[in-house]
Amino acid sequence: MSGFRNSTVYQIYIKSFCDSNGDGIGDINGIRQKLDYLQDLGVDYLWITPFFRSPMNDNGYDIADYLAINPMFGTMEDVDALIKEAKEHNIQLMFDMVFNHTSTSHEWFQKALTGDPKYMDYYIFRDPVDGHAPTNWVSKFGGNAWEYVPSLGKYYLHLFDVSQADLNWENPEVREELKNVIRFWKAKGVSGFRFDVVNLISKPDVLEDDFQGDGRRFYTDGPRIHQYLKELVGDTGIADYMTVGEMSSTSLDNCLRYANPDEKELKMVFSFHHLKVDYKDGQKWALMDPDFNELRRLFIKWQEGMQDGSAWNAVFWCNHDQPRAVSRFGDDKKYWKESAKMLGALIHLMRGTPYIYEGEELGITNPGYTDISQYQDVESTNYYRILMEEEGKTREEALEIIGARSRDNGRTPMQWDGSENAGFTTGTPWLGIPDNHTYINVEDEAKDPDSVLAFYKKLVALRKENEIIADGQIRFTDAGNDNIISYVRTLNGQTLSVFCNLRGTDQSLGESFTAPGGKILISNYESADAGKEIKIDTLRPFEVAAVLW
Ligand code: TEU
Ligand code: CA
Repeated sequence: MSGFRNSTVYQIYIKSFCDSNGDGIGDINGIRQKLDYLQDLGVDYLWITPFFRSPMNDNGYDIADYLAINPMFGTMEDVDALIKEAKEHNIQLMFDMVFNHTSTSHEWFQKALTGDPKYMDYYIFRDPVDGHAPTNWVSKFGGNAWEYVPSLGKYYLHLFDVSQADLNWENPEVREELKNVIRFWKAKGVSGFRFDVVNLISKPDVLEDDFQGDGRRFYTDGPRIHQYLKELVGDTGIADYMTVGEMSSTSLDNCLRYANPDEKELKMVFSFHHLKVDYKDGQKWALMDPDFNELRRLFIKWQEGMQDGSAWNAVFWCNHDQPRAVSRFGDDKKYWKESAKMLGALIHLMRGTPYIYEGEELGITNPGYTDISQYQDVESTNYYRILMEEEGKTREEALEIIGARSRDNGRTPMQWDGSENAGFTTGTPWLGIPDNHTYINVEDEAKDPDSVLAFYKKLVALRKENEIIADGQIRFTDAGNDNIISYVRTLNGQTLSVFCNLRGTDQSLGESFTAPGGKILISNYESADAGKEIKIDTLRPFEVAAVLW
């Protein structure tokens, strides 16, 4: 059994994890202070979001120097100490490599701006076409994806913020520079890497207008993507490392290659289709209740599909770009605890490596901000304006949409205790903390055997204790009720049957389920008839039952 299959990864959004010096911003030394907590939770890897030198227009995903530490987060000595101390806690580190673009403050881009041809070729500069942008592609953060530089008489491409210029991967010198970044961190003792939007790096030779969409069909899983990944991984010797690629709007066919061991590309992939089941007409900024039939269909497609192609998934609900799962797919009021646990079990018992995003293990909810001034994210502030100015929404409508969809929902500081600033900082937190941290916090949940935290801890441990969770085959089953997602894992004659009620009402199975000689491996409800033969007819609100037999 390969190590990463029974491992759990914990994602740290550094700015919001733990502030060691009272400036209101999480930092490297804050992570060091919490290694005991993370070891106790049982996680094997930490993915830490970028802490490299950056003007922070996109909270560190705009990197100005891949080999220097942003003073806001600490020093290189702090990072060295973190690497050493994490090892002592049996925890491996994964660093976040943002290789699709650099900050426009990066030395390479600054040299390009002076007209230096070597560095202009590090980026994607194009002449104007008929006096305007080379294509009509739309930036992921809103507006046209090209920015004009008057002194050069050319536009550069930025698929994200205007301060994030896309790198030119066609240039072998660029590829070599980025390999050197990996080599540097590898030599420091880092064990893994998360590659930001890595399936966007290979742009087509000819850039053309998109009259059907925003341009993504031309550069997503682009023409030389598999070649570039193989080269990056092969030339830096990280084929055996823990690697995960963030795949934006990707296809199953491509992921079957990205994450199949024979291809020697990546260990696993993040895909996001299941996190769009509440996007009306596929639009992030249009609200809709989650479509659970679509969710089931996507799980079947990606779980069984990746299995059929011997490829491996990362499984997750939350990250620093997503609203909190319990607010989005569960019920963050009446059935807060039940739904947070059910959602955790639903993905942790699937086939793939689970990722826990900081605070998810506590059941942290969206903060419920009521004013635009409470938001910080560039995407949210851009779209607040676009929704009102270009789409004619009222202020209330725009706030409702941002309230459901903002990336800041997932970026609120970690809740360590019930005190005013949740034990995150002695200063003023950079982003507001949800009021319910008075009961949703580490200190209180650690004392409560029935807490969301205790449940997550159990999920992490079960993966280590039961090979069937890490290595079993998966097959989705029809529970005879659209409000239930159910699947079975099988290995060496054993079966693990998992039933999840996605609703806050009782839901009955089409046919009652019995498991001769079986036992409940984990559930979010007290079992009245422990010791008796297992029989399930009805699932209570947000109930999950996992039966091993
Ligand atoms: O995210 C890629 C990405 O596509 C999301 O930001 C997406 O736009 C978002 O989920 C809204 O739909 C990665 C990072 O995770 C993100 O934080 C960065 O802003 C982005 O790349 C640029 O580096
Ligand atoms: Ca700090």
